[in-house]
Amino acid sequence: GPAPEDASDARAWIEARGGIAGHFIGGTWDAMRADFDTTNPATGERLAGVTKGTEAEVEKAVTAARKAQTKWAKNGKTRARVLYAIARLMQKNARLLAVMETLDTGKPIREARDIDVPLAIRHFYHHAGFAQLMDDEMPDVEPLGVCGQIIPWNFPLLMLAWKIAPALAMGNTVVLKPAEYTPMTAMIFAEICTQAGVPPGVVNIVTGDGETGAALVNANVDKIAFTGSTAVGRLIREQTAGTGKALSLELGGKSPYIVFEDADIDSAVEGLVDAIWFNGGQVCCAGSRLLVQEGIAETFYAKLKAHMDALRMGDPLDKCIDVGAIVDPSQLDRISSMVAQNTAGDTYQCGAPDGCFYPPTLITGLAPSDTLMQEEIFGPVLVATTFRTPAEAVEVANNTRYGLAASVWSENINLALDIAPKLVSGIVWINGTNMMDAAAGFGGVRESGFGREGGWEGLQGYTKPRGKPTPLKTPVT
Ligand code: TXE
Repeated sequence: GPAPEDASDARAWIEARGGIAGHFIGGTWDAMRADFDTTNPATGERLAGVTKGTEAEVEKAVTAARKAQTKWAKNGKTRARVLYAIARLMQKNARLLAVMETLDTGKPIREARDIDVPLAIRHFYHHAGFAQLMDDEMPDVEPLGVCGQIIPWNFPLLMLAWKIAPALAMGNTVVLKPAEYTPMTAMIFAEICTQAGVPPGVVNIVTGDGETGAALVNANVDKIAFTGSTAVGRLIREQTAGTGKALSLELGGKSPYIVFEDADIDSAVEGLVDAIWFNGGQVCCAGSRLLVQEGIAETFYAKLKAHMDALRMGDPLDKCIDVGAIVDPSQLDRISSMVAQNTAGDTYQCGAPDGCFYPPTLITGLAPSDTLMQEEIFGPVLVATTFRTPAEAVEVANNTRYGLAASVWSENINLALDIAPKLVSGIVWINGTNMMDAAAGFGGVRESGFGREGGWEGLQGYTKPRGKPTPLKTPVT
């Protein structure tokens, strides 16, 4: 096959900046300390030292964002120009961004190159268009102010784009905290902001871990936008209760993938490979729970196993690789122990865990109440059960605490359209999976969170009705 992608320029990029990922505050690099490391999970190599943001540093970033906000909110056309410039510069640096993402996360370069980076760029183009229109077309809304944004490690650049592009478009300024394992593409993004003419203080990045995140939640911000675990989402909701801060939470999932016996089986198998083995299953909306109608279950499993055997796991920089490394050894341990502790069902695994690699895994014969059917594994592990009737499929599909996404596969469109609205889920795909677009709102219900990102709803999450103070007839004394 072709030679692995060359990562020497990404490594040189880090080297040239002192080998440290740290804060970008008020338009300049600030506090660059190696408090902990970020590593390439595929090889174990140390990529860079990372600064753990303190409360004071978070405050400094929020103050910079506050100072810049009024002016930034003034002119939507200026914002559009800057957002378009960001998009174009991301495009120009697309290869560097993709390689850096692969080094930092362990995801296949094919995915970083063809999905993460182009979708992130698309978010800036899309929202630039709305910034352009805002002053004329949305006279009744105004920005929230300063937004604190906390993102996870599974799609570092894409989650950054989901958070920053709409916030900026609507006239907010931001302080963003990348995940501790994956701060690198946010560093490149900070430099792109400078080149694109983002005014100092409009975009601030503070690196660190959960404590830094908690400091940001407590800081003087007008909104917290969080994507991450349900447990931390709950903490943040408690922490912000009664503060008047706006909040959006995009949390975990255990999304059902429902295959009826009249489905196009080959397409459904193909879709499933994408639903659960894309990014090693480290996807909030991964189709991680297969519900297959009894009559076709054996055929379906046989075809699925054949497909699984064909998946190539290995060096994420190799352009032919389908399954890369798990983001961090701690996540790999979490996956392994969940699978090892729950011995119900029959496990089919393509290979064995090796270093930070976990092989594609299928567990069949589980009961809907088994732990592995209920809890998010967040790895390349598909759990499966069968159902007899459409009503049973709906009941089993809805039997979790989550509600992020669902897929329905049937050649009978009437059946699919009957089932879809009965699923308690933020999004339902029919004969498809993982279909995302900047123009479509994405988000969950129940313990998968609330608020939408992308689309019209996503924009609204970064505005409030414009205050029109009515003059009082009698002055207050
Ligand atoms: O997530 P955390 P972790 C799920 C998935 C995964 C599990 C654990 O099941 O296995 O969560 O992953 C910051 N206040 N998802 O522990 O801790 C943290 O620094 C404020 C699903 O890595 O939620 C990081 O930036 N912030 C999910 C971000 O929160 C805090 C994607 C996410 O980390 C904080 C990731 C605190 N108290 C994990 N504690 C999805 N929905 O896609 C941590 N953080």
